[in-house]
Amino acid sequence: MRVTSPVLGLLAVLAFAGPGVAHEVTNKGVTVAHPWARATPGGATVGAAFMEIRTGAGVTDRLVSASSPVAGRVEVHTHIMEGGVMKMRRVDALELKPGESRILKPMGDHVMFFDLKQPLKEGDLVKIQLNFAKAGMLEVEGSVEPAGAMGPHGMPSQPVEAGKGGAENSGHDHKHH
Ligand SMILES: [Cu+2]
Repeated sequence: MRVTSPVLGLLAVLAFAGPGVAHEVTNKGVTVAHPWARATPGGATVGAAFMEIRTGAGVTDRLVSASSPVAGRVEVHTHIMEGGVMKMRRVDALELKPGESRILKPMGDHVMFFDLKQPLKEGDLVKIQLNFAKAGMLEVEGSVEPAGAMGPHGMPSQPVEAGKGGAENSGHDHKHH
């Protein structure tokens, strides 16, 4: 009987995670992991996707743009506090520091879909292409989670902000676009 190391065992599991576009992709020290999107209601033309972006030690990069076959246009957004109100703002790039684990999440940094070609339905998979200045284009396939989800399936939901409840977040729907 062949003995495999825990690392090889893990790689085997990851390899069987699914065919086609990977759920986790690494290039030049930049890893995109656990991509997911929120389901959108019928007539909605906007949506949002989230993920973890990790950089290796000594690796700096910038997420400069994104695209997806499900959307006519995709932007990189962040949230800022302005006059006591959380507002979304488009950013030219997300700067990635060495050894960072950057979690894109609801009410934080996110990838924003415009001109959706179809509603994002729970259980669907959505392809997202992320363009990095150095690592180039990393394509991942995210799972579509329920409309109010705060994290990808099977993952603990990301803490939002101390003292903020879920009801408040469910009222946020990118309407100001
Ligand atoms: Cu947005």
